[in-house]
Amino acid sequence: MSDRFPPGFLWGAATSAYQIEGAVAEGGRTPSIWDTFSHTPGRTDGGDTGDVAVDHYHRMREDVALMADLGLTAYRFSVSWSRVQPTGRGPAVQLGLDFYRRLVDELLDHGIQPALTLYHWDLPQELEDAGGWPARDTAHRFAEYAALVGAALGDRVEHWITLNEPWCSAFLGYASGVHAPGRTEPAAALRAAHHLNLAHGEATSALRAALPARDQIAVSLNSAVIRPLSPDPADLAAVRRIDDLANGIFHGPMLHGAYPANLFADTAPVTDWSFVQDGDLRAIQQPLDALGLNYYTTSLVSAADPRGADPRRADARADGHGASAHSPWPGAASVAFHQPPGERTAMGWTIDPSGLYDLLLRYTKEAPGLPLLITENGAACEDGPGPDGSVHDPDRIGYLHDHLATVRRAMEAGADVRGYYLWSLMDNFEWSFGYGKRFGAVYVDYATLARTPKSSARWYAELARTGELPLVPKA
Ligand code: IFM
Repeated sequence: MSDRFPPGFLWGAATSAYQIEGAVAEGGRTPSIWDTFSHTPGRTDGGDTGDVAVDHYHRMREDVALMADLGLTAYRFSVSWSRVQPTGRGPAVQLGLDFYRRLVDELLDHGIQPALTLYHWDLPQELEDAGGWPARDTAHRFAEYAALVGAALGDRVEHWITLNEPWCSAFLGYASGVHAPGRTEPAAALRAAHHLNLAHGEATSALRAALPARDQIAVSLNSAVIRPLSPDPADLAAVRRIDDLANGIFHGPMLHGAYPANLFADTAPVTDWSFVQDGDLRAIQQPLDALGLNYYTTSLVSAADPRGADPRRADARADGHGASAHSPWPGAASVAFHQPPGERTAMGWTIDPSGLYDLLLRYTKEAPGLPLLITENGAACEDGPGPDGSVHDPDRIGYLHDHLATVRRAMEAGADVRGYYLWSLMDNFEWSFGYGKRFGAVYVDYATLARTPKSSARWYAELARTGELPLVPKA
């Protein structure tokens, strides 16, 4: 097998607005749900907030120069909705658009292709106050915002992503409550999922009308790879149920114009789905130019044993998204989550590159002809500077190497993968975990905000330069 990627393959890194920008009260920006949530005592580790984050808003030029130095050919960032349209409705604020225009121009000047995500979890607080994603109007507001950003930047941004990981917005935001807005209402989470789907469809239509024909539109799904604890039919049924709630609930309507066959029955005790209106599925299923997949780990599930007698099933619940007394899986009380075996990252997520292979081959089959992008992949590690100030992160290099070798293998098996975005360019605000988890290829000293490329950044730069997987250096 060749370790060489085809010419033109995009070598990118990804970030999101709330995780890096800071400057939360500048240029007319108003609070998003993450400002409110992170300022609520007890919601994030150490009470960390994105008020300053890594101050990218003020250091944007330095950060783009760093990307150029690393030889990146693409950069995926998100737009803060409340910086551009503070109340979530009405005209855009020019200062907000100007920041992203400067960023895009800086990227283009350095030969880096911008990939713009419209929504990475930071809903304007005013829209949450009006009901948030469980309210249908939020989808219409999102389409309006998409049109504004499309009209302003469509001439210079070719790669567009509507939503990032809508599963997290719906189920961590409204069911388990470990993400903003922190609500624990399972029925609202399912409504939110439908309205996020609708938002994606309506925004895609709005973008098509606003963008030049060459521009590409995609969505980024954190598609889960779910494995059964045993071949027992009850465990296989648990996989099917979680797969519908994690994957089918989004890719079903978006790619195939239908919700999974069993989803409504599985969730009947929670909601009757009467919020799905005639015409919604048609509006959601819009032709896409690529499918973005974010991949970190696999999940292991079984049927829940009500007696708790099976020791294989006595593990603590481990679905990797932070502790909550409330499940992020409405209608799935009959399923137990287990920690998959194997080494883990600092998030506690099991390292399993074979899951990425399965995912790429799955969508090659389920969405034939649709190019794939890996819009996030990476690892949190316990990084820190050595005595000479340099930061060595061999574990991250190992993780990236093994996942990218798997991508290459999947491509040889027929997956049409066009690009890879490492999560993340630099250490940043890891949501409810605050600044305690470092995903960056670039180390950020949070006291001084100085940036230092880690050894993984140099390794990745070599890959971007040659298109060939460099060896993993000996520890
Ligand atoms: O940091 C997040 C990102 O915002 C969305 N995908 C997963 C990453 C790591 O948890």
